[in-house]
Amino acid sequence: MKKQALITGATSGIGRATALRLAREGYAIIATGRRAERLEELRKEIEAAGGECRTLCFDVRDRLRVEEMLSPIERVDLLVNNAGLAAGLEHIDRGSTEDWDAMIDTNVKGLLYVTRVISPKMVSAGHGHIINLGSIAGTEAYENGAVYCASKHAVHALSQSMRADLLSSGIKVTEIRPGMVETEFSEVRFHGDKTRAAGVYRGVEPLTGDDIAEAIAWAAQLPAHMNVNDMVLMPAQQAGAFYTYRK
Ligand code: NDP
Ligand code: 8X3
Repeated sequence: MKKQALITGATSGIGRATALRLAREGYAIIATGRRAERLEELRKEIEAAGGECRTLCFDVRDRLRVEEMLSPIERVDLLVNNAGLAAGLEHIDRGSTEDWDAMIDTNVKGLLYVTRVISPKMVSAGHGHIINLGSIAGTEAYENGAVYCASKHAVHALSQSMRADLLSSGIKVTEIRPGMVETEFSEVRFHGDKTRAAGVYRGVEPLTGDDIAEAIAWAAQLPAHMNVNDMVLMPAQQAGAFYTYRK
């Protein structure tokens, strides 16, 4: 029987690249996201390459819908908690409370809702691997990024506690913490302003979704006795949230 990987936020960027990569590694993919057409395209692409893919269209912020969609799944060997976003880049006195709700509800509560349904299945099976998408913003806090940084600090704390909670059940927890990755992330952060988004990567060769998928695939295939707790990945031109060398 094929191993099953559930990937949230598989319609774009890191999640999409991870779904394609894990399908190539032989996993049956359960791909989720809110954009149904994108999920359908992904399913076709995976199946055309000889892989297996099921799609589930839902918003991770909707707890009842998360439970409805994920409860019937019998087995998940690998959960990639990837769905997330940054919304806005503003000083705290000018930030949009709608943006704050979106980030906290998706990056923190959405991850928790998905984990609450899937982790008991892993506990019953006596094995499993949860990979959370954190960020360098999970340990560094920068100007204009208070709520995004807070949400990723929460993912960092959750990953450490989850690892401890699930240790005796034979479940691995890995946190992948990228720096600059060129996806739709900045376009979403700037509410669709493509020019401003492109400026983030000016003079830098950023990481790609495929680069992060490579790291996830590597962490997922390690022997049972070996776990990556926390992996920080950045472009060679970046040394942290405050240091980027632009050519
Ligand atoms: P993208 O914007 O390209 O992808 C985000 C994915 O999350 C999409 O598939 C989107 O799907 C999904 N998503 C967002 N909100 C929801 C929601 N409410 N319910 C369900 N799915 C949702 O960005 P990335 O691929 O870059 O981001 C993936 C993760 O990586 C995020 O957690 C991000 O914080 C993290 N990260 C990104 C970095 C970067 O520089 N790009 C660096 C560090 C971490 P849909 O819209 O179809 O629902
Ligand atoms: C995304 C990386 O530096 O924009 O998590 O916070 S950063």
